[in-house]
Amino acid sequence: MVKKYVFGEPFETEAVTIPMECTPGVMELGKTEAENGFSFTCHMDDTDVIYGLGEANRGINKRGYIYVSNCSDDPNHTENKQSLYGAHNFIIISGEKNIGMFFDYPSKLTFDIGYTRQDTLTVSCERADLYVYVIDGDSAYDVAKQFRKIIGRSYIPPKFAFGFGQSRWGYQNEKDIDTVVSGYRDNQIPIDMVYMDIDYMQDYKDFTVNEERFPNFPEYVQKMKEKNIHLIPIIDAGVKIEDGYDIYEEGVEKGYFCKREDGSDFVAAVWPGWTHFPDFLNPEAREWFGSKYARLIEAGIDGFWNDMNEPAIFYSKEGIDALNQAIKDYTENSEDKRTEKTDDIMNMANEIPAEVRSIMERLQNSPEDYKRFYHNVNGKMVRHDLVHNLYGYNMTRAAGEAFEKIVPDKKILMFSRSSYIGMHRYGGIWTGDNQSWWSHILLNLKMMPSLNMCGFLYTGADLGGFGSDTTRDLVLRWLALGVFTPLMRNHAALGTREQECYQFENIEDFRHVIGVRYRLIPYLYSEFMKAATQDDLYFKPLGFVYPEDRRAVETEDQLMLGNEVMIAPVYTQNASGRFVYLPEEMKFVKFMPDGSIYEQIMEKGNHYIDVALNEVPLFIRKGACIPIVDVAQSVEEIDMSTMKMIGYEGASYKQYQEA
Ligand code: MIG
Repeated sequence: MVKKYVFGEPFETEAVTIPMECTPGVMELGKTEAENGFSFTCHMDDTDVIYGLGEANRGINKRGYIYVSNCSDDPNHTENKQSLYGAHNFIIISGEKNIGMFFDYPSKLTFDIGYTRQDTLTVSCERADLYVYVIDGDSAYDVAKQFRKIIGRSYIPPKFAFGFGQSRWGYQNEKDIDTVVSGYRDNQIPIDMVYMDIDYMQDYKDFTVNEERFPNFPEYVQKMKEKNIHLIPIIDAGVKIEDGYDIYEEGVEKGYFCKREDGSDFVAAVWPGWTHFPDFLNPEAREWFGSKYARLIEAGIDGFWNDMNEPAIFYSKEGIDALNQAIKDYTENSEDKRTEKTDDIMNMANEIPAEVRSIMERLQNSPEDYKRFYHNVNGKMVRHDLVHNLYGYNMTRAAGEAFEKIVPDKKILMFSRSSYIGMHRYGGIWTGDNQSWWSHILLNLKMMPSLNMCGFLYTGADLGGFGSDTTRDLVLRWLALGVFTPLMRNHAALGTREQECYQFENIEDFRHVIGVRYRLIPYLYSEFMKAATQDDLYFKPLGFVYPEDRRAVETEDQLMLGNEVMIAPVYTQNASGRFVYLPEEMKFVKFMPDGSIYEQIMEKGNHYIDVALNEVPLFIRKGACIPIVDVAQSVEEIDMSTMKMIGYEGASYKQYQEA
């Protein structure tokens, strides 16, 4: 059962799609205060588990830390971070009772889940203007499914998006992309997508293509399609200010950019230099921006990724003015005469005077800037910080709504960096700038089921790690998890070690691991489609399936996938395998590098499994089986007639049938 409570005058986020009666005021579950701001406090029993929060740090059980929903462009996902790129305000308190709570509030919201007091949960925000949805269920799994029912069906990508994709910040031109494509195709490593990062654009202008780098873009896109390669360009939130750039000029003329209090267009610096931010909360502006995707779709493009949509800000006009003022004050009032210009100061590195440095450090993604611009929501000016967490959601919604008009009969690949619940109807997400660290394989794994609870099914992390130099073994182990994530993409930052699969020794190991993905695509796609169309989960924590088994509930390095599979990837360096816990008898399956399949029935309980760097392990649940096919070089080339079943003898599998 779902109950909706209202406090004050909430902003309509449209996260929930089912209309519901509202109960004003106090919830029976705990102590609610709505006088000075809002807070909800309740007691947690010793064994209560708290699920949810989607793209968030730390464990599947969120207990024992504090999390802040405040979409942030922060590329250092260390354990102490409280905010990442998304805001997914849904939690499940699971114990004797199973209660779900969704705090539909578009600004900063804090979840203190046993951080201040080990036995106390407190959810709080500055203004008591919100909806709270409370869901009562038989189990945590049941609560999650009920929640999914009220937020609308999850986004479904095109089939090719279940293939493997290669990305790197730094691919500049046709030649760079050709190198990637031949690196994969010539080495028979399957691939379906190559991602285009910001350098394909003309001066980082949205919906433009640099003509020197891509002299005949539609032709090039077509040439790639013939090789079954889909090019997936990035779109950034900020629109470059440049006379003659039609999108900038139209946006200004129609008033579709975010404005300052005085009505002038807000100005911030991002990759293109000075930009304006499209007002995605204004339905007309949304429609306008969305329609621009048609330019690239007409060139043959059928997938995009939306970046920098927290929105990320390097510095604002106001910010840089304050910095210049601080520099001026410093030079006028101090003996230090080295610092006449901003440039000089920026070049002083560690010697930057403290009074200047403190301003510099607050330039990027500053909360002050988020108070400096406004959205036009049906004629009402709404200050950005009050609706901050909706920006990326509505950028992706702009695209999703436009796709339905531009290509109603076609699916377009779309995923975003920033998000709020509701955006799951329009696109997937990638989990942003992780690092080439072993701990980030595990963080990737733990986020997946939490994201599924919040509606985001098409998800994945930068495999191999985005920041820092990776290693061969890390890429292989991470790919062996990526084999199972709907979005399977290797992506890395500018300046880091090159990590395309053909850059390392013994390429056949990579060929094999990615090949396993393609062997599993019919199964993974089928389970994804079942989850999407039935408001179900593709990835589940073990506790959702075995809630009575405490050991299973506490297992956070294994996941249930679909209805038949459990995964347990290796995530430590120099390990020849790992420990696993089996909540019931299962069949251990290993895809061996020679193409054969190792199968062994294992009893319920603890085991150590040997898994070499070039092997992919999975478990099939007792009495079940899954389909596999032969390896193909692209999704298009998968030969369904090679399908056979692996798992328990005599079991049957019901494949998802397209309606
Ligand atoms: O300021 O476009 O998360 O995937 O490669 C960095 C360059 C901007 C951040 C994205 C990352 C992408 C990068 N972008």
